[in-house]
Amino acid sequence: MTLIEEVIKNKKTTQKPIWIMRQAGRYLPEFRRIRKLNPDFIKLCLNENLSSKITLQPLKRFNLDAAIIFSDILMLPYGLNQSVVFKKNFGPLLGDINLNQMLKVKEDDFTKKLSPIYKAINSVSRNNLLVNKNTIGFVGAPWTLLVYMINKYSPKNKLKNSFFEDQSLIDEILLIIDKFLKEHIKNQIKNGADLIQIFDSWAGLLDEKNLTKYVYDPTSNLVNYIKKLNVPVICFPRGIKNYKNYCEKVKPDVISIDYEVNPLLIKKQIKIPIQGGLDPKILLTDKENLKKQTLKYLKIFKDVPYIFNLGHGVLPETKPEMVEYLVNLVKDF
Ligand code: 1CP
Repeated sequence: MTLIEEVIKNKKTTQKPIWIMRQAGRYLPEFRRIRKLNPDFIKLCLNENLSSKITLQPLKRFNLDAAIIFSDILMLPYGLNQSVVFKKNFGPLLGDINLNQMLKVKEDDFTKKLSPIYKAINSVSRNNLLVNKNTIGFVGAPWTLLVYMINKYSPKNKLKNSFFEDQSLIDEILLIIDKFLKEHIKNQIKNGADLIQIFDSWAGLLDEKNLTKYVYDPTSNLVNYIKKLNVPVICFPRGIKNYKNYCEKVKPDVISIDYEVNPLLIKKQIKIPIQGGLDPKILLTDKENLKKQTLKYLKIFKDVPYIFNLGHGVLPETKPEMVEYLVNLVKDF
C-alpha cells in the first residue's frame, strides 16, 4: 500500500504524504523549456511522450508521494468538440456550444480523441519513479466545467450576467458533462490512475440556494461512481463556505481545503482525511516563514489522517528550491 492509501484507508497518522497541486508546471525551468517549443497547450496535453515527461519532472526533483497527470480539466469540452484555446496572458477561451453536434458525440469518439492522455497515464503509472506511489487522475467538477463551457472564459470573481438565462441548455449540458466525465474517469482508471481528484475551482461562486443543484447532487453522483470502481476520490471545492455541509452531502474519501479555511476549525468539524491548506503565496516568502507555516499545518493535523498539499496550485513565480525545502520539511517531520 502507498503512504497516501495508508492515510485514506487505514487512517494512518504517523507519516504525512505530500504532493502539490500544479506540481508539473510553470515554476519548473525544465517545463518552461518544453512549453516554449510547444505554444499550443492542447497539443502539448495530447502529446503522450511530452506529457509523460512533464508529469515526471517534479518526481525527479522532489520526494513526492504521487504524480498528477499533466493535462487540463478543459480537455473534456475539447473532447466534446467545443473549441478550447489558451491565450497568453488571458487564459482559456472556449468557442460557442453547438448543442445538436454535442449531443451526437459518441463515447468511443471522445475516448479516441483523448487517447494520448490515457496512454500517458499508462506509461507514467509503470515508471520506476512511481513504485509504491500514486498516479492521480483528475477531472473538473460538473459545476466548474459548466462555468467554463457557458461563460467561455475564466469568470475570475463573477459570472456573466446572462449565465443562468438558458436553463434548458444548462440542463442538457449538465447531462452531457455527467456522461462524459464518467467516461473520462473510467478511461483514466483503466490505464493506471489509482486516485482521482475532482477540482471544483469555482464552487465559491454559487449562493447557498444553488449548491444542491449544481454542486452537491452532480458531484455526489460522480463520487459514487468512482467509489464503485474501487478508487479513492479527493474533492477540492475551492472557496465553498461550508466544507462540513459539503462533506456530508458529497461524501468524498478525502476533502482538500483551500487556504482560506481555518485548519483548527476544520479539524474539529470534519472526520474524514483532510488534504492541503497552505497558502501557495507562502512559498514566495522566505524559508523561515515557510517552515513556520508548514509546521503549523503539520502540528494541527498531527493526530488525524492528513495529506500535505497547498490550498491552491503552486504559483509560477515559485522557486523550485522552496518546493524542495517544503517537501523535506514534511518528510522530516
Ligand atoms: O503554460 C501555460 O500557460 C499553461 C498553464 C497550465 C497548466 C500547467 C494550464 C492552463 N493548465 C495546466 C495543467 C493543469 N491544469 C493540471 C496538471 C498539472 C499539475 O497539477 O501538476 C491540472 C490538475 C489542471 C487543473 C485545472 N485547469 C484547474 C483546476 C485547478 C485550479 O487551478 O483551480 C483549472 C481551473 C484549470 C483551467 C486552466 N487551465 C490553465 C489555466 C491557466 C487555467 C485556469 C484559468 C482560470 O483562472 O480560470
